[in-house]
Parts: sequence; C-alpha cells; structure tokens
Amino acid sequence: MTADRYVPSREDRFSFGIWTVGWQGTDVFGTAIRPPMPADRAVRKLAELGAYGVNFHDNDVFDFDASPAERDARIAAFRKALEETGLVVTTATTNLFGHPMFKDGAFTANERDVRRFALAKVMRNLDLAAELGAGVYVFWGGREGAESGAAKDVRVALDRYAEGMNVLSQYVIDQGYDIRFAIEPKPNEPRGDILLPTLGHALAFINELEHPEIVGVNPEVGHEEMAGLNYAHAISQALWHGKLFHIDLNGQNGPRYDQDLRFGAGNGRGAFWVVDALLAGGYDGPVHFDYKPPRTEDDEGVWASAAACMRNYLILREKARAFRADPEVIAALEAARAGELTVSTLAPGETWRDVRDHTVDATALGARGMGYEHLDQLALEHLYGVR
Ligand SMILES: [Mn+2]
Repeated sequence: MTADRYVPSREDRFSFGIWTVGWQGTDVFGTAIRPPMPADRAVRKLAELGAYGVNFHDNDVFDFDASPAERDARIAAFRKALEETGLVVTTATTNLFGHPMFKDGAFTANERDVRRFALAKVMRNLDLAAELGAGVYVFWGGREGAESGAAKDVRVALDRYAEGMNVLSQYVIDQGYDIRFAIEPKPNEPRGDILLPTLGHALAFINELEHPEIVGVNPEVGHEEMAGLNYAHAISQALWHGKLFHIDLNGQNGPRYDQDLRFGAGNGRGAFWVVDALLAGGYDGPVHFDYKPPRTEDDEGVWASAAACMRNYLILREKARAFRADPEVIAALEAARAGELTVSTLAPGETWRDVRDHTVDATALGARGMGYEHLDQLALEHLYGVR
C-alpha cells in the first residue's frame, strides 16, 4: 500500500493551532455546530494523529473572564496533556479580537485604555508562552483596521502599532525570553480594511521598528490568496529577507472570504509550489496549519480534516521532490536557462561602465522561446500523478 508513505511522524514537525480543530463553527450566519473542545483534548488527539506541536491563543486555553483559579486549572490540564503526549508548544499568540472591547482594534484602537489593556494581555501570555517553551509569538491584528475613511488616521494608527510592537519587544528582551515575533498579514475580514494587509506591507513596517531583528512574519496561504497574491512568492521573499519565522498553511479558492480550508484543498497547484518553495528555501520552523474544519463536519470529520492537512503536505512533498529529481525536468530547466539567473549580471570587478554600451542581437533574443509551457506541464503531470 502506498498509503504508508504519507503517515506523519514527529520529525515532520507538523503543528496546529488549538483553535483550528477547536473551532465550533460559529460564523456570520449561524451558531456553533460543535461542542467546545478543551485544549488538552486537542493536544491528545493531535498527538495520536502524528503532530509534533501546537500553537495557542491565551483564550484557547482559558476564557477571557476566567477567574485566577479557573485559569490555573485550565493551564494545568493543558500542560499535563503536553507532558503526557510529548507534544511541544512551538508558538503562541494573543486573542486581541474576540471580546467586544477589541471592536476597534487593540494596538491601534482609538481608545487609549483598550491599547494599554491589550499590551498587558500580551505580556501576560508572553510569560505563559515562555514558560511552555514557545519560540515564536504571532501577532495577527485582525481588528486593527477600519470600514470608513475618517474613522482612523492610518499614519497615526501605524505610530501606535509600532509603539505596541516596540514596547513588547522591549518586554521580551528585558525578561530574557528566547522568543521572536511574527506578524501575520491579512487584507480584510473581520475589518473592512486591515492594517498591514499583505506580506510586503508587514516587511516594510518591520524595518521601522526599534528591534527589527526579533520581528519577522507569519504569512498565511489564504490571506495572501484573498488578495490575489502568490503565496509561494510571498514566502520566498520572506526567506530572502531572513524573515520567515513561521507559516500558516491552509487552502483557499481565490479572492473571496477567508475559507481556511485544509491544506492542499482549494488552490492545489499553488500548494504544490508552496511545498517546493519551502523545500528549496530551507525553511526550518514548524510546518504549521491554520485551517477550520468546515461546519458540515462532526467530531470525526474534524480529525479527518486535521489528518488530511498533514497527509496532503507529505503527498505534495513527495511530488515536489520527484519533480526536482526528474531528468526531464532537469533538462527542461536547462532549456529554460533557469540556472543562468544565478550568474550575476555584472562580472566581478565590472561596473556600470562595462555595460553602458553593451549591445545584443535583439531580434534573436526576442525570437527565442523560454520553454516554460513544457516545464510547467511536467510539474502538472507530477501533480496529476501520471509521472
Ligand atoms: Mn485564515
């Protein structure tokens, strides 16, 4: 049976947000269709399926208004499940979007008290994240944005956003925590327009921070594809900047609402190039899934979809490796002069003076095809399973 090749192991470093399998299915048009899932149950089930780690929001583990005793009890149960299963906490984050107080954002809320409380909430969960061994702390600012033009001065809001990130960077440094931050861009939903809407916006913003060295990005497949962008290109650029601290893999069918399909569903061809880009780029963080089991699924369907995320990654990894090893692909890449791109445009020691008067046979260059259709067809045939 070929199926055995796609069974995940801890070495594959697959991780899930607790909120993914724990999503109760509440959406804009309907109420919850699945019961709440305690974080410790999610940990145990994910461990059974072959996952390596988890990511959590503070309020995935305990409620926003939990008493100190309730908070301690829920954290203890979570920690016990981690210890008993050997699953690690790779990543943590803060829920700065669920409570009504965050309706106008957290770090960029017009109301100063909301901003000050948001910083406190993050610091408190950073302590827990450090205690549980998380190496990355994600910032998804889904409520940082606006629906109307006059609601928020974007330049001032970015001042406050940067201020928040700077205060929290200083906190991590002063506490001696071995934690790096990862900003997760998203163009819209829940806000009409979210600040830092794409990977490019986030990378530029990071350069303006006081401690850019500890801040990177956590791009999500669906969030880039909602904006019509190419996720494989996004993560490749993040790797180029040395900023791909974390990834959120899932599935999306083009520009529409955030679908959060299981990885490999939706844009399957895009998913193939995502895995290829991760393998080529040497990404060494957790292979993290941030998806939502659709509302059509019961508990069994939840675990089937979680298992499918990992299985699809392993299938695509095998296909990407086979594609790169295929002698016909290697020949097609050569025919497309793909390797020539690695040769610098100027030779060592040359300056603009050496190319200022460079001449070419423009007609011959213009007439020469690149052979990309043949190359892409080979990729599709690997993906379609006929090679
Ligand atoms: Mn999403």
